[in-house]
Order: sequence, then C-alpha cells, then structure tokens
Amino acid sequence: MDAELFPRARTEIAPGAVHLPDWLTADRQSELLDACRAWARPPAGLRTVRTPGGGTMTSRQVCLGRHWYPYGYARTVVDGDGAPVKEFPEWLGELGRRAVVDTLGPEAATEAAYDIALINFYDADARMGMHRDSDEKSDAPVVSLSLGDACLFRFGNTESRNRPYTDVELRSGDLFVFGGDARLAYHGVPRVQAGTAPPELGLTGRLNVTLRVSGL
Ligand SMILES: O=C(O)CCC(=O)C(=O)O
Repeated sequence: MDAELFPRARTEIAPGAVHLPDWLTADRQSELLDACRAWARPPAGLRTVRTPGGGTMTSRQVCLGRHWYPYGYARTVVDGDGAPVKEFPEWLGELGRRAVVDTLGPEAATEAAYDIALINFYDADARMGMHRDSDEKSDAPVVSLSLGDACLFRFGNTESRNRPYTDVELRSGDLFVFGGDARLAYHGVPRVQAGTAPPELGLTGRLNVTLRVSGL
C-alpha cells in the first residue's frame, strides 16, 4: 500500500481541520501513555460516562483541569467519586500550543492557552457517536492526539450528524486539530481497529487525548 511505502501526508480535511500523521515520536507516545496511566488511577480516575437518557458511553474517560460531564464542566467529578479533578500540567498546554502552530500556523495559536484535557480509552468494541465539542466558552482549536490502536475517525459538518463527512484513519502518534470554521463540526469514532497498536508501545486498545481551551 502507498501508505506503507511513502510517509502519510498532512491533509486539510476541511477549512480549519488538519490531520498531521506521525506527529508524536515513539518516545513521546510512550511518555504520554505513562502520563495517561497515572491520570487514569483513582481518585478522579477513568470512569464510565452516563448520558442523560440513561445510556452509557462505550469509551471510558478521565479529565484534567475541569471535569466534563453531559453537558458541562465542573471542578469535581460530580457524576463519579466526587473527587477534585486532576491538575492540567503546563507541559500538556505547551504540547497543545505547538500542535496548533504545526497544523494551522502561529496566527491560530494566539488563543491557545489550553486548560482542559479529556482522555478517552477505547477497547475493541468501544466507539463514539457523532457530536460537537460545544461546552467550552472559547473558539480556540481542539487538539486531538491518538495512541495505540488505529481507528476510523469521522469528521463531518457543522449542521448535522449526517453527510457530508470525511472518514480518516487515525493511528498512534497522529495529530488532528480542528478550529476556525470547523471548530463546531460534528465528529465521532465509528470503529476501532483492534490489534493495530505499535507493539513497542505496549497498549491494548486506543487512547485519545483532546485538549481544549475552556474559556471559563
Ligand atoms: O477519540 C477520538 O478521536 C475523538 C474524541 C472526541 O470526539 C471527544 O473527546 O470529544
């Protein structure tokens, strides 16, 4: 396949939405994975998210900086163990700022004071339905980092969950940033490709780290 013979290219999926493959080196992926494992431990660790309709999300989640629950932010895990949310580290904010510069350019990074992370863990059967990231009070770009198994990531439009959308394969180490006109686009993860994680990473499943500016 071309993708194996040639490096995968930076792709603008929509105006303001950029996929940058292999942005994190293998060492950076390992460091981020170690950090995710520490954040996932209780208190305020990995949890199953319950939706208002009585369902549960199939990916499990842990937050930094502020706790996201359907549909808002809090300083404690209001829908879990009640513990204060873990601190958002400065180095992660710097990583987010660099991600915006590398994808959208320096002018897009002026508002990029990242203070929230949502970390989702997907086992082989987990997925995420089409949704918008609309609980923030800032229009700074969302930064998405992938670790472990590859997935099918669906990036849609700002009007509805339906077509037109573009399907993108996100692999371990890939960066996806969406801001500007794409900031409120619907997106989701219809499928994880189980068993595709780089063996040297030592992760079964997929982790996604999204960084956001709360504006709160
Ligand atoms: O796992 C992903 O790639 C997407 C995560 C996501 O859409 C979210 O956290 O809102």
